[in-house]
Amino acid sequence: MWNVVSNTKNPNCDSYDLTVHRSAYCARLLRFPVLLRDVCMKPAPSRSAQVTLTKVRREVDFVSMALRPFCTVATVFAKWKCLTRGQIVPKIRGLQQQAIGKLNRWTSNPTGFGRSAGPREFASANGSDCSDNGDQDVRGFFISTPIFYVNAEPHIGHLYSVALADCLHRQHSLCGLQGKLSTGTDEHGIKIQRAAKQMGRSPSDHCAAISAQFAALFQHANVAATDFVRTTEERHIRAVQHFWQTLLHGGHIYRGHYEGWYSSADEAFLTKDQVKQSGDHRNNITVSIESGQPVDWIGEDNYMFRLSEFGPRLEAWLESSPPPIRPEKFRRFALTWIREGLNDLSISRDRSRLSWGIAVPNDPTQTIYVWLDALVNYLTVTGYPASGYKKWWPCDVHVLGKDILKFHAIYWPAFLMAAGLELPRQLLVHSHWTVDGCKMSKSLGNSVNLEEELQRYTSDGMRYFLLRQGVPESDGDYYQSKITKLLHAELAGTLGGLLNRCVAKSLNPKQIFPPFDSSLFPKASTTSNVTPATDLLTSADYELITTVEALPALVQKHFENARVYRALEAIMACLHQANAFVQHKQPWKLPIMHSDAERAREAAARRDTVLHVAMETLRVCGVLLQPTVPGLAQKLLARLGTSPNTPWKELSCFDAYHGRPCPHAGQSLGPDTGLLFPRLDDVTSLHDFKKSKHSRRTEKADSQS
Ligand code: ME8
Repeated sequence: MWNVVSNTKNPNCDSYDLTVHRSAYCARLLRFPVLLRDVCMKPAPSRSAQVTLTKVRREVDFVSMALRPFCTVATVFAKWKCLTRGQIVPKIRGLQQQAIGKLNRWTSNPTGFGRSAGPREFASANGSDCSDNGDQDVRGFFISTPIFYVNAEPHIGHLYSVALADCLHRQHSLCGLQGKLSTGTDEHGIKIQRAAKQMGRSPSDHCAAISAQFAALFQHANVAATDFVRTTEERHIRAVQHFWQTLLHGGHIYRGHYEGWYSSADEAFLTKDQVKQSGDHRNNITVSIESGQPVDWIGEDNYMFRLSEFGPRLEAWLESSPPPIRPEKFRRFALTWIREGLNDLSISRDRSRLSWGIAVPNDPTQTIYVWLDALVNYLTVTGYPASGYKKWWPCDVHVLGKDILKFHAIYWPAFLMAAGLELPRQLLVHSHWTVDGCKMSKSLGNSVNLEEELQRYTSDGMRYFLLRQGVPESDGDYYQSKITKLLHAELAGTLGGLLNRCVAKSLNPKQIFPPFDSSLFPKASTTSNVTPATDLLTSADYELITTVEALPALVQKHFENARVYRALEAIMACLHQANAFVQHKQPWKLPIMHSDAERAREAAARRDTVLHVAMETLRVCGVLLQPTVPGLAQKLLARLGTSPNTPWKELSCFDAYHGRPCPHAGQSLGPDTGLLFPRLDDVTSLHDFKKSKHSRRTEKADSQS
């Protein structure tokens, strides 16, 4: 049991390191119900309550962060935080009571606070682990990708969206949050119907075949999705029809007549200002200005959604804090569209024109608009409309490409508002990939065969390239020489090269994680008493320690800002520093054998200390690389003989340097399973070698038969 001692060290520090300031945290948590009661005493909503709430907000932030591993309580505060972020709503009083009750129950047994939650092991306040269908009160962390059209095979852009979402999901798991990552395929609509016809198969056979290709690709790319939804699944059809009825009963749908342009390729209705004429005078067609896709004029009776009524609320949402769309430039695009004015939206098509879709409930003559159908997938995967969906809804992050911003930033939140559901916490929008400088297109024949690429570069290589080069704000270009150069320089060279040095038998004859001699590398604050043995230390050596120690927080910050490329940049910079350190220390020049036993011992201690620092750097980088290159990171950590499952919040480094016992020093290295990331020329020659061996064998067999 902990002692509740107030005012130790820094009780106002908003660090998540619960182990350092336990008692101060505890004291602060115990004070929290008093603050909440204070708010409850005031009539809500009122000006004074608002003032108190502002004061309390900082406290709420602290408590909800500190209690995150104890989801039952944390959920309450997450909801509470959500409400206090906007205006005070009458519902708040009930929530306050609930929060106080839960907190009081919890504070009467604060010992549970010491339990640490590993990845995907999310401990609840009562000590039980929560499962997907368990306690509805327990909020999980939910990230989604778009669902992909099955009119064509997957391409590099699809893989990027999924890899980005996967690494954010993995990072949250490593931070101890139970997560859901959903992806899937969008299977309804006229273009799917046409693609199936072109291939000479039924729409359902076609969808099953292409959907399986997406699923296999994501598996080969080591994407740990927890759900793969197909819009032709029964559970999805139920969710869409329920959602439709909710909109209808809320008075948001009416029967109308739509006349205007429609782009089947984008499945989008367009105004006259959104189209232009294209081609020469003989072959003049109308196309969408935004996508360049041909459009058709349609006029039909269908169902309309009262989108025009949602402008002010959508604007308020986009102006709310924290900004619901990132990066900022995409939020501004969405605001501009809203300010230009919103028209009501046609949300069904005549079934005689579109039969491959979900029928409007109680009206078999109409098919639900494919975008309404597709967007509801985010609810389907939460179990909606069954009540357990609240465990996952609202979605924490929708990852999407810039091409579908309007559907996610305007239509989707308007639908949700109309249905009385919470809005997604964040849309993370990314830009596009071109291939060899050109937009990907079948006619240009520049689409990349992803299965071949994954084989050539490995899933880690592909993920590393996409996530290292993909900058959400701007388009990226995919070309092979760039990939090879990057992977050779950074994964094979900087990372693999450093590991090679550390595990080389010539430098590390005992094949262990070597011990650290603090007399050879005293702590920075004691360098005034440097012993003669430290004469080789430079300020750069201390800078390396500082860089590695700051790295976990820096990487975490970049992940929180969805700047994965910056996180990788920082990790690589740190590894460069470590390589320079080893290069400068030249441990290979220290004699292994010496007639003077004392000199030999000192040389060994110096060598071990250099390798220890380099291997600690590798270990920290390995842990931090797990979300982006999971296979490679596991291989690295296994070779170092350290645990691959270190949760980020338990990541401490340079224990020996700080005078703490180091759990790794002296431990045996893991088995040698070959180069960490072989250069592609090595792989190619290995392939060629295997191929030629195989063909020699085949030739021999042929000649014998
Ligand atoms: O739009 N670069 O599906 P879709 C990067 N089914 N990412 C790209 C890209 C490129 N060149 N091209 C596509 C649909 N993407 C709908 C979505 S969601 C409810 C329904 C990625 O197969 C990007 O994430 O056209 C984009 O938003 C998604 O693929 C669209 O894929």
